[in-house]
Amino acid sequence: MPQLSPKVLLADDDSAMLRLLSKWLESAGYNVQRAVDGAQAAAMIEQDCPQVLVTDWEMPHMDGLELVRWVRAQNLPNYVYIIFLTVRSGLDDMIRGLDAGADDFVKKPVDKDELLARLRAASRVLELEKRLSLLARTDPMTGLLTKKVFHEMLVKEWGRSTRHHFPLSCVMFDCDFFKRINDTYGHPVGDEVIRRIGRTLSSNCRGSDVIARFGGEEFAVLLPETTESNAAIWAERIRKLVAADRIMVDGKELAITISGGVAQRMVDNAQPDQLVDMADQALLVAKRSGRDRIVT
Ligand code: GH3
Ligand code: MG
Ligand code: MG
Ligand code: MG
Ligand code: MG
Repeated sequence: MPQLSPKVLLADDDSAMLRLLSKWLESAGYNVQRAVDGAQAAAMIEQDCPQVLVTDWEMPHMDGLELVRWVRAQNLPNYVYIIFLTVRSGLDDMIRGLDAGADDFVKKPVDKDELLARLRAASRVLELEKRLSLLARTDPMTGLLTKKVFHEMLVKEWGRSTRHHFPLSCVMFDCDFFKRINDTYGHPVGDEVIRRIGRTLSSNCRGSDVIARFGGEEFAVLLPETTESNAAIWAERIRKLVAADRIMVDGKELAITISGGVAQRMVDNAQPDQLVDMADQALLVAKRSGRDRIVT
């Protein structure tokens, strides 16, 4: 059984073949979707991107070669590993298919064991891609998202809030007098404080919340479907949890506090970045008015 069970999209205009392949893959534990031609496959990929595409070459509307070129030209959320199924056995065709963007070929008539072995090979590549993408998207110290990914998510959530008229809130946190912690106890202790704040944030949020380390000891959290007042209640809970977290250095307990700024998307906000700016301004007010507090 492959380590991860990828979503596989099968595209073939031969319905008997489609049924047979689905049966094989489903019994091997794959999550299978089916398309009867290239155009339908493309529409399905746009809706819900699979990890693997197993496609026939000769199909009406959009053939396999066009489909493969189309997939490679899109900016999809993940890499799609493409296996061509074809009766074409000429070297020229094989080269054309690979150059169009296919990763592998399986000759028709398809042998079940061969197809499953090639899918296991695909899983190794996909597992690697998953690891690389995780590395690129997260901050190694805290495991939280990077600022760049936060912005991608902000644009996505902004769109959702526009479409469904959901509220969208943002909280910016910054540790108080952090330089003093570094100067007094050294950088490794400062790092541990950053990790602890990160842990408090990630273990006290909903799955839909987006938490990022913005840099240094500054964190940004995006709370979809949450009003400013509920975001402020949540931020206040985080502030108290951080203050209550016991970080011991040389038998002494460190007193750590954070400040937070909360903002909700306004109807007249034109740009997603304005939401972050407003939360940032509220954070500045929290700092100026004495720190260790949440300001909306
Ligand atoms: P304020 O209450 O106004 O926020 O004061 P502050 O001292 O916390 O000021 P500021 O937020 O500007 O301090 C950020 C400091 O964080 C400066 C920098 O040396 C330190 N820093 C940035 N990245 C890291 C890191 O990865 N580890 C550690 N230990 N320190 C870091
Ligand atoms: Mg065909
Ligand atoms: Mg600070
Ligand atoms: Mg800071
Ligand atoms: Mg406000």
